[in-house]
Amino acid sequence: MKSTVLDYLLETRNRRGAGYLVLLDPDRQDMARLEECACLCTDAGADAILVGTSLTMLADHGEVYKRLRQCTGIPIITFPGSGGHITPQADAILYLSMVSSRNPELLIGEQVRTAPLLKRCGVEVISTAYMLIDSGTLTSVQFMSNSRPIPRDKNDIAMAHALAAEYIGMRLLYLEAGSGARRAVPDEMVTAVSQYTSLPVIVGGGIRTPETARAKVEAGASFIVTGQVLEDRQADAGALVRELGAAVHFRE
Ligand code: 1GP
Repeated sequence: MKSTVLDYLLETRNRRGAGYLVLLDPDRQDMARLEECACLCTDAGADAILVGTSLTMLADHGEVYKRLRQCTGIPIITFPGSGGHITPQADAILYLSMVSSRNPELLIGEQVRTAPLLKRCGVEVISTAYMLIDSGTLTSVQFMSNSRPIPRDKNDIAMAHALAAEYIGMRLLYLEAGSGARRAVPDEMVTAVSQYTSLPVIVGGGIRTPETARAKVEAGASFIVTGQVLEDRQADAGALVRELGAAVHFRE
């Protein structure tokens, strides 16, 4: 069987201890900066690049992927804020269903609308349960999705959602505090969820230091996502990605 991006991610997780994914937001950085980030992330040992944004201010999403592809050999994966972000230029897409919401559009409506386009594009589809976790403040994803996050101290609720996603047949589980979150997903919740299901757990939102990244990995995360911190720390972004990668790749 053809090796897939999902196979690559899981093999990387097994070999390096956990995987490190960098989120690039094309609405928040210009093309030159995106290209610079893609190059330095690759040099610093990141495992894949996610491209995503909560809004769609960009005219040509596909062009971003074409340009990034010239800077990096690691997978470039769509992390969609909407169906408008789908492009055949991506290596794969996290096909998100926001299982923490009760909004049918986020659970199945948007997926139905975009499935035929994805089939036509031939992009690898990675079914991903997306769970929004309360970070203490209103984040863009919470506002845009108009959905309530799972309370930070309700591990049992998070566990039940995760198990339901596994039983439905999803392949990855994304615990999301929201980009720029003041507080990341609690370690205790990462542990509770990752021990309760066999789904690989991605943790993102508000992770700004190698220490926090390592704590999430030690708690059971299979993949760590960072985004905004690289936008905020442009001067030393290369060194920071290297440190974050080293913290996540604990088997190296
Ligand atoms: C957002 O989880 C990602 O969807 C990354 O969050 O930008 O806070 O790193 P940050």
